[in-house]
Order: sequence, then C-alpha cells, then structure tokens
Amino acid sequence: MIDYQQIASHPDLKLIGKNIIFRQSVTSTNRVLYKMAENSFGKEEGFLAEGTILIAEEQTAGRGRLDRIWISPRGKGLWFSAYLLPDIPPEKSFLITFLGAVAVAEAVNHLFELKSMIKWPNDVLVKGRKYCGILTDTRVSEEKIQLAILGIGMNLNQTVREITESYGPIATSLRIILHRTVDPAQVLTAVLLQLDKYYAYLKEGQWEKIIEKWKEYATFLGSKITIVADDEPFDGIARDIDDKGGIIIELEDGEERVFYSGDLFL
Ligand code: BT5
Repeated sequence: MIDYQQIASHPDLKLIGKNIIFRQSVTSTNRVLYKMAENSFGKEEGFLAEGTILIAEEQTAGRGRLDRIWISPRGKGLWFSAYLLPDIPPEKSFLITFLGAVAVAEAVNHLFELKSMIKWPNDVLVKGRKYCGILTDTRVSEEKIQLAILGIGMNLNQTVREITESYGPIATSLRIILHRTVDPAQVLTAVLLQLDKYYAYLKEGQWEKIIEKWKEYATFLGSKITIVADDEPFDGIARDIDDKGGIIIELEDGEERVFYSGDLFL
C-alpha cells in the first residue's frame, strides 16, 4: 500500500501533489476529477485545491484519446490525474500534455537510467514501446481554460504475457523493460516532483522551457514517419511542432502540412 500522505508531504512539492485523493476503483480518474472540479466551483468550503491528484488502484473505464480504452488493471500501474488551473489560452492546452510527457520521461530516465522518447502527441516510449499515455481534458469558456485535468497512465508491473494478450502492438511496462518489478511509490514521487517543476514553468509563462525539453525527447523529429489522420495515412518527414502543438509534416511531394490530431507510426 502506497503511503500517499508521505508523498504529499514531500518538502520539494510546491503545488502538484500536495493533496492526493486515493480511490480503490473509479471509472476514469480524468472523468471523476473533472466532475469534482466542476462541483467545487464557486464554493468556499470544500473547494478543490489546484494541484490535487486523484489516483486509483484500478480504472474500470480508463480513457485514451478519441474515446479509446486505456487498460488500467488493479495494482499494475499508476493511473492518476492532476487538477490544474493554467492561465493559458485554449489553443495552448497542448502545453499541458507536453509537460506531462516531459515530466514522465525525466522521472523515468533519472530513476532507471533509461532513454525515453516522446511520440507526438501524448506517448512516452522506450525502444519504440509505449509505457505511458497522457490525456488532457479542459473546460473552456469565454476563450479561457476554466479548468484542466492532466491524466497520466503508466504501465509499471505487467508481465509480457499480460501485455501481449490485450494492450495493442506497441505497449510495454517498466517491468518488461527493466526485467524487475518497480516500486510505484518511488515512480509516483519522482513524476510528481517533475510535474511540479514543469507546471511552475507553465505558470510563470516560461513555455519555451517545456517546448525545448519536449523537443529534446521528441527524437522522431527529422525522421520518416507515417501519420494516420481520419483513417487516412500520410507518409513524410516530421519536421517540427507549430505554435498550437500541431505536427508539421513534409509530405512526399514536398508540401508541408500540419496535423492537430492523429496517430504517428515511426
Ligand atoms: C492515450 O491514449 O495514450 C492516453 C491514455 C491516458 C490514460 C490516463 S490514466 C489516468 C487518466 N484517466 C483516464 O481515463 N485516462 C488517463 P491513446 O493515444 O488514444 O492510446 C490508446 C490506445 O493505446 C488504445 O487504443 C490501445 O490500443 C492502447 N492501450 C490501451 N491501454 C494501454 C495501456 N495500458 N498501455 C499501453 N497501451 C494501451
């Protein structure tokens, strides 16, 4: 059993993770935290503090992008969400996903001496295999982000057999990568510390720090890729990220095109 109280009182945490809510089982930590945040609006008592984490041992309806399923079995990984109140325009919400990916990559690389790579828009991989996915939900009103929920799913201790049965072709877990089980409390603490650090950059308007770090990890930039958008594949070279987080692809005929959603195949 993870001692969440101890993690939340880590002296270096300034905002993210100072309040951790634990549930044994939820549908989706993003969905439940979103509801909690909405319900706490305008309330003086019992309002939800920015930076609050909701973490669950299992999700019964974990979500990926485009309403895909995120498999989240009991005790096998970290399934959690952070409640954020970022003062950024809605078109910059990609920065939230980006900082989540950077935080995971930094934490895992430092803890385990691994080389994580970030795959646009929301995956963290080692050797081409995905151990982490990120999902940001926002509520936008009057051209402002009213609230944001940053959801992070990390596969920690699934075995090869468990992963190959149902997770999709490129999934993996840290246990498979490292050939040993990992301590969820240790990983969670490291990720929260990095999230706290990179979220502070966002709050201070230092967006470049997030983007630069993200690009350091986005080693697919400059390589040949295929992007599937609306069921249609496009081959080309991933060139860069635009100012709304879209990916700029140089297509085979030389034309440059920006995609704001889709799946990248390396
Ligand atoms: C993602 O979606 O990668 C975002 C995943 C976000 C999960 C977190 S957990 C906490 C919070 N609460 C939620 O409900 N969600 C967030 P996407 O890029 O669409 O990838 C989804 C696809 O990855 C699925 O269609 C499967 O093919 C595959 N997949 C499902 N579960 C997986 C897992 N645990 N590990 C790796 N791949 C998985």
